[in-house]
Amino acid sequence: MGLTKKRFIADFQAEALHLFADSLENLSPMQQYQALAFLVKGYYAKDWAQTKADYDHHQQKQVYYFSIEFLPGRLLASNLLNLGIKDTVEAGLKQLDIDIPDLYAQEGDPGLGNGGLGRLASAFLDSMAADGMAGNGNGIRYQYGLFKQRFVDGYQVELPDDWLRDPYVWETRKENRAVIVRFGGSVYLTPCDNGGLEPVYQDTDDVLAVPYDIAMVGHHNHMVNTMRLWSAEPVPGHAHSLAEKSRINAITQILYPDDSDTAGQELRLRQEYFFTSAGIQSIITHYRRFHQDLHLLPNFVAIHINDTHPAMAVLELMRVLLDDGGLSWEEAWQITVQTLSYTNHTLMAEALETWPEEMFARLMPRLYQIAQEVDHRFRQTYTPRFGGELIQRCAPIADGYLRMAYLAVIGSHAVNGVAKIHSELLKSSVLKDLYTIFPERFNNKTNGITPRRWVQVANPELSELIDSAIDTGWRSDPSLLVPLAAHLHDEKFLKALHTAKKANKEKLAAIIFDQLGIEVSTNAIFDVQIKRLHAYKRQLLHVFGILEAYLAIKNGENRPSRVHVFGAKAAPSYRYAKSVIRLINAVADLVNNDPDCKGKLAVAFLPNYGVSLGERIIPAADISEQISMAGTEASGTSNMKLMANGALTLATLDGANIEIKDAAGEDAMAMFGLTTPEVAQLKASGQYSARAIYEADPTLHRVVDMLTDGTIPGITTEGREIQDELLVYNDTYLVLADFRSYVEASHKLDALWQDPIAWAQAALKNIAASGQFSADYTVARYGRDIWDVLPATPVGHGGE
Ligand code: 9GP
Repeated sequence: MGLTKKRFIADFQAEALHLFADSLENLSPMQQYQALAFLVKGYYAKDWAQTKADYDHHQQKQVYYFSIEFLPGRLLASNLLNLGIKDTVEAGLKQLDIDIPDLYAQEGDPGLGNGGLGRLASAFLDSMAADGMAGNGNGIRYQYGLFKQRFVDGYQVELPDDWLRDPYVWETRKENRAVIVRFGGSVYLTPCDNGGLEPVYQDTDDVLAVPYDIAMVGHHNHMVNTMRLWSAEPVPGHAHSLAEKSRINAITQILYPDDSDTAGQELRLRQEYFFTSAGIQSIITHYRRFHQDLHLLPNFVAIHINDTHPAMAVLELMRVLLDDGGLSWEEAWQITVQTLSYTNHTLMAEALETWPEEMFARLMPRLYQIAQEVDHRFRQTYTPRFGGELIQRCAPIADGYLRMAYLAVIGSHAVNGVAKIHSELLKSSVLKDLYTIFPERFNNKTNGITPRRWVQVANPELSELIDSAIDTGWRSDPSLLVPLAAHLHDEKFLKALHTAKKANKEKLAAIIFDQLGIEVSTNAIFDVQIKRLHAYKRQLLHVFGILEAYLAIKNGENRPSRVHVFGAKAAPSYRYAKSVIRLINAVADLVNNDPDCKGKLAVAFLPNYGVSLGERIIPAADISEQISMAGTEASGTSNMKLMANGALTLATLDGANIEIKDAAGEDAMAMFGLTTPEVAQLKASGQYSARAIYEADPTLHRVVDMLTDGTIPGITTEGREIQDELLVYNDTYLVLADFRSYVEASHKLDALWQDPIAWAQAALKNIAASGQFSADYTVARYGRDIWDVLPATPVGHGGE
């Protein structure tokens, strides 16, 4: 949009007056932020309304991305960037003498997700808008985010994340689009006028689902899409007891309530049905404003099931088509399968949801009836061809449970994994039987990230340097980063790259000092691991690497100086993960307080990792730790963000690390560890002995002993628990098996660090090769292969 600095300043002053009846300079930074955000909302409001009107007018096919998590991050800077007014606005703010970073920092970070799953969902919404695809998000407006993480004596403490305490400027409540979601009660079928059967519901618990819409602003294309988040409220006019009211409010209170007991499980199931049903009902209501014929639904609507949480979309869409639409089972099933698609994001058994039949039937009796029929017909149709055993293994209902991943595959026309290796593993392991039945449904869509946020907004130093070398085309088409590789022998450029990284390290060092009181040297290698805390991701291996270095330093060895930066939340009920957090903090205390380590080794565990903290850490990273046991990490996306900012990946051949290696080249990173087939073989052989490795490697022996021998103070219980997992339970994630090769790979990076030019060359190779991982290309591929929705904005050269 054409906006001059003068016009912006006048608008901003007027907005401040309008909102707060005061002049700008009298407002608090929070009020100034709110005035600016409201102003920006006003700037795109017309485009938002117009985009919706255009979609309706042209009857454009719309994608609805159903996800229990979204992690949009702060929106002010990214909206300004997408509107093409960031420079003008910042110049105006400067003239007004407003502290720009402080203003941006006023914005809350909606913690409506846990990790990669939620961030990917938000990246996709951003990219769909950028590509000019009609894409909508559908999720939950949790009153509290995941949780705010604090460390007390090194332990994780979870505090409520009251992100809605200050009004959230970007959302718009759409009371007129509220729908009712029905839980519980009983249901029976009765003959109706058209000769069919219709369900009669009795004694249901009704909940009002009220949507809050948030604009997803497209990049320089005047297109504005919508993320719709549902909030649970009592139905007006119904007499609800206090207990009922609080049960209703609980539905959209927190993300991932503790499901270690039945009440918690029930709440999760309610959440899933709540946003799935609300989403489907509103899609169909909207569709029916323009179309009589439900058979045409797949021509105009694609609904995407992101992980298993919304998998009951299969049943809910069937319900609406059968009960409200009056279609036959066969008609409804065909429409459902053509409309739905599903992405699997994990091979971890615990994340592939199953629900006890009894609970499911009690909370959603009509859906349960439909599930039984789906199961019955599935068995009947495929048993003759594939045999009863195979069908029993992959049927949607078995052994008293509904198996949501299987239901999602059976009810979708397309199923994808999120990296090449992961998509292959789905076919050969967790979804093997369903792949046998429906091979044509399976495909791969490697994840992507938003370089607009992770490079342009988070790393202006690097962005400007790239502009100076190859012009600005990469900003809208990141595949145009490839020519940057021509500067591989341009020493001046390489030095500038180093300087830009250093500037980001200075900023991160200040945050580390501010938050943890730890002084770190910016001449050190910044070695970063930022992701959910989980045993398979092996933060423990990273800790063991630190302890190996610690022992070497204590031994008088000279190593390049390293600062190890961690960011990770553990699920509140995940005991082992919390023990690892305690361990990392204890190792940090040990190392940071040892005078021998001063200037050589430091550990900084920054609490409350999330999108905004990621924007500070990622530009400053030299090394990206992607060290999951091969065959466990579906894809990873921090690997892509870090690579795009010039970090060298220290990695196993797992998830998207493999594709990063193919893109950047093996010499631009450090690979180590057992491969997926080697892991499988070792496990299958029954020959793995963690104890034997421990006995054979004196350094490793010493490191493992340190968990319990008092060298690391204050971790008696946690150290014992972790040591037992390794030596008594034989090291599920093969930390000991990979230790030696991890250390060697790490030493290789130490050696490279001694040659700053060679290091900068490797960083450059990563940056130049990172463009292909832009989510703009990923969603274009989803559009082409799965949703049948084409980008309206040219997407560039990143497609396959
Ligand atoms: O663990 C995967 C991660 O590897 C992937 O990058 C991300 C997005 O596809 O999804 C994560 N999965 C989950 O969070 C739960 O399935």
